[in-house]
Amino acid sequence: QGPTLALVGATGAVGTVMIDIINGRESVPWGEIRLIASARSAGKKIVVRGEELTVVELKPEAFDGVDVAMFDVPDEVSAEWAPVAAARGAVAVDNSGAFRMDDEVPLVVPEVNADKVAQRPKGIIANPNCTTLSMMAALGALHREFGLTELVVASYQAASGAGQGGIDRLYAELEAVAGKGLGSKAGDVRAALESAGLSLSDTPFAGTPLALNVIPSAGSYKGDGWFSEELKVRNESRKILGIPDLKVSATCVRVPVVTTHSLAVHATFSREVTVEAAHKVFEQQPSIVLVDDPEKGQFPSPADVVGGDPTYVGRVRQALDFPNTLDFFVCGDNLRKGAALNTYEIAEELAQTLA
Ligand code: 2RA
Repeated sequence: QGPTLALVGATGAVGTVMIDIINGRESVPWGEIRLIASARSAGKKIVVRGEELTVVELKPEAFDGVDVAMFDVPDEVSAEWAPVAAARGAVAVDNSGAFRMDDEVPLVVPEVNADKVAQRPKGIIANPNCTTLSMMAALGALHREFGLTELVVASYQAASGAGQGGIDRLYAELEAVAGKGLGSKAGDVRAALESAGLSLSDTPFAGTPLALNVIPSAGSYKGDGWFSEELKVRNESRKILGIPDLKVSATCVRVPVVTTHSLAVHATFSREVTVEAAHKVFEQQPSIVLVDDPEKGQFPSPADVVGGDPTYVGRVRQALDFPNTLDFFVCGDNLRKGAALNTYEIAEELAQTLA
């Protein structure tokens, strides 16, 4: 009998993807798998590995006998309940922002810093934000080989980063603007949404239309011109890569894509780097798929990679005016590697140590 795995937030958008991932694995190391959610979802039946499981309510006793508890719930729920799970003997793997920058909580991307899984004085391990995660496999592999010193990124973030509400809003907006020849006159998209009853005062996207548009605002405003997603990219990249003084600057932008975050990366290294050497590094990393023949129109794009587990990398080129610097484009499914998959991969790492 293997260790017991609990999934907290089993009925949410990422929780559902976690169950898909577990069901898609050839084999799993777990004995019991326990599904936990709020009182509202308790009692629901979900099939996991051919067995119908009943969702149980989030209560301290729900963690009794649990070895690993994966959390995908809002920050305040994790902040309260991950320590409860840990106190009852489980290792909590948390996908919220509650613990990511806590010095006593490792922030783990297994391809980059799996060794940190063992250093968890609070019994909690954090999973990075999906924007940071989408580029981490690629950056970690390059850093090992060439020594990263500076990072400038622009993100192109999908609507599902804002949850199911973000997806629903994008579809509703697209329906409201389709076939109307909009987008050539300032304010026409906004007016069409308002007249379709899609008020911009309660959109998840900063009061701005997402359909036929891009929005240079992601997360909450943090002052001095910065949004939370941009600061997360900086802080989390430094922590995961173990480079506390890494120079980072990020601009995070929401785009009308349902799922899959993309990033344009400009990365400078301490050692000389060529496109050929970078290609070799990417080809050797099992979780990266290199799609890089721009002359033939081959590069990653969200519509072609959504639903996949790997990080897709393309448009790798040497920056013309910056020494030891590469520019490249990365796409990763923000609900899979960006959230559920990485969390589950951390749980798998833990299972090896518990076996
Ligand atoms: C977003 N990165 O895309 C966030 C979700 N965690 O909004």
